[in-house]
Amino acid sequence: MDGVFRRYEKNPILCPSNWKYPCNAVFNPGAIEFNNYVFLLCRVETFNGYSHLTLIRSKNGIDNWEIPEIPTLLPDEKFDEERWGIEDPRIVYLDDLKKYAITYVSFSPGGPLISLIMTDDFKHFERKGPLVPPEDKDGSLFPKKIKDSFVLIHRPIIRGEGHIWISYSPDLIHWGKHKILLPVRPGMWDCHRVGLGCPPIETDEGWIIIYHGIRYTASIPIYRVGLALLEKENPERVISRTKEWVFSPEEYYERIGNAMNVVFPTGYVFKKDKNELIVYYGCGDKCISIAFASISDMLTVLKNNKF
Ligand code: BMA
Repeated sequence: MDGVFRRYEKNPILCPSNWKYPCNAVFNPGAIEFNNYVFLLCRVETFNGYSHLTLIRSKNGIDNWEIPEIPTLLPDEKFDEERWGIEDPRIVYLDDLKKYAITYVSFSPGGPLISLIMTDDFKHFERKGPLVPPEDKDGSLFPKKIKDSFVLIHRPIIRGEGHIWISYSPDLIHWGKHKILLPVRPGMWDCHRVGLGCPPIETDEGWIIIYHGIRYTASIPIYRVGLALLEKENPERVISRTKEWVFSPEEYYERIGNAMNVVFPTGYVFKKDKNELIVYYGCGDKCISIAFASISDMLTVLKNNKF
């Protein structure tokens, strides 16, 4: 399975030392192409432990990042669900509304939940509030409506179990038809919790899902990455799911940080000239790194390494 995700040799690409103001961690960014730039909406943790989001941009999505002097989105005190910070955004362009949808974890006194922000210019941000009640994380919309519904992938914790779920909505407000999509797999590398990584990736053969899977070991949990393929017109049908992980913490910056042994993909952009994805992932809950992956390699692995 080695080689599906190829690390950039200059990883990590962004760390607190690159930031324009003091912070403890820069990680788990949402990613999108906008106006010929790659935008990353980065989770930034300050020294009180709360997180906010800061938008940076680069022409090639790899280096020469333009980083602002101040945060872009701070937790808003008018929204109680943001009381303990905002984290881990995923961004999609919603073709149906011609707007960008940012789903993110807002930390309410009742626990973490998934909230939505809409924007069309990345300057004005419209908060739409929580989509689902706590405890829920790792949420992303599909980039388009499927059979007239908006579709959300998310990871509620129920009875202590952390499976990946799928839900549907006619209006981004009312959610229903909830189903488990990708459950944890007893005994395997993703046996204790799973969660969506990047937003779903549309291909001719279906939606590729990059997800993280957690196994608690005698010392600490290990966050690894696997793939699944969902049917295009009926994404709750799982065509395949990799038996083995495709990416695992190995480098020092993935093994040691604020958390150990964490690779946590949250965004990608597709580079047409190279026919590959740049996948952005948080490493060790401290910095941001890059891995390159081609759609065809991912589809091959999904065929050959099926569960
Ligand atoms: C998850 C989230 C992520 C974090 C990961 C590893 O539950 O909170 O923000 O990167 O754990 O610590």
